[in-house]
Amino acid sequence: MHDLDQIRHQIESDLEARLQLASVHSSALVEAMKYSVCGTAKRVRAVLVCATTVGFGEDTYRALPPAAAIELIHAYSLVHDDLPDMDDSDTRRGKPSCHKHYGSTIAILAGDALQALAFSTILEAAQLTVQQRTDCAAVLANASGWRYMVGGQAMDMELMHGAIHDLDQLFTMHEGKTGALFRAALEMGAIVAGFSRDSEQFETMSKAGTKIGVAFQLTDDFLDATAEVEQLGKPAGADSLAGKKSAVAFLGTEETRNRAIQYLDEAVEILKSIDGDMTLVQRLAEECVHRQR
Ligand code: GRG
Repeated sequence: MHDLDQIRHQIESDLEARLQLASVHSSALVEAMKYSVCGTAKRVRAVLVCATTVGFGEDTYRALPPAAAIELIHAYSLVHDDLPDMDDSDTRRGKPSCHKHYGSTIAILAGDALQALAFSTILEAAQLTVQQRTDCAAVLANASGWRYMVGGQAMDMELMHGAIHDLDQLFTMHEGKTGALFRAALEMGAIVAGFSRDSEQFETMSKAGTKIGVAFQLTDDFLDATAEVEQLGKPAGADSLAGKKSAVAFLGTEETRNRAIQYLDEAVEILKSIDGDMTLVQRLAEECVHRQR
């Protein structure tokens, strides 16, 4: 019997164990890595990996390495995103951002090390076959690299200088920066459950993941425009203060919310077509859109 809290708990313990790193060269580096991963994160992407695997009838345990890996990549992206040369954010998850606490040099290096740790976590996962490790590593590298997450982030940085003019461009950016990791979460969950990258199940989960990712990002834009700083654990209204065009700038708050719900509904329809029980994935997707932070 699985539920989302139980899975979240397993992921939390697993991450904590993986971050018990002996400090060889720099204790600040290791501390900064732990500081950036452990804490009040929602672990949405990691839980999605496990929930997908469980939905196909496999055990959570086998999904833990890719689940940890995606959370490590996510943590690295947030550390780098908060840096003065990027979003220049002083707070993250209700506490000073990594560079505010450890300085930019250690924050950059902690992000770099978290990224490498993500891939070694997958590549050394004894509970996965060599093919599954290779497939998960390829999926995560593709989603987090130049083509998607980093590419989307570069586009977002350009957007601060007014380079993005319409909603299509904004959605392309969202799909890369945020959506790709959600897609990778569901894809890796399918791989762990035994499906190859050219299978129908993989393709279907990939489509659902993309929809959930966009719904999540639209909700993020909506919350940024409407929520209070205490609620978010990071500065509210950051997008408009930075002169950025979020979905709210193009659509207004109400339509942004409507679109998030529309993407959620489309994801749920896709999930229903799967021969498996994707209830947990669906519940988590709903949480993504109905969250308060
Ligand atoms: C620096 C290469 C590089 C990439 C950064 C994801 C990203 C790309 C930047 C984050 C900027 C941001 C706040 C985007 C909005 C969506 C988002 C990723 C929110 C944070 O994720 P949550 O809500 O955070 O899952 P927790 O703290 O719960 O893990």
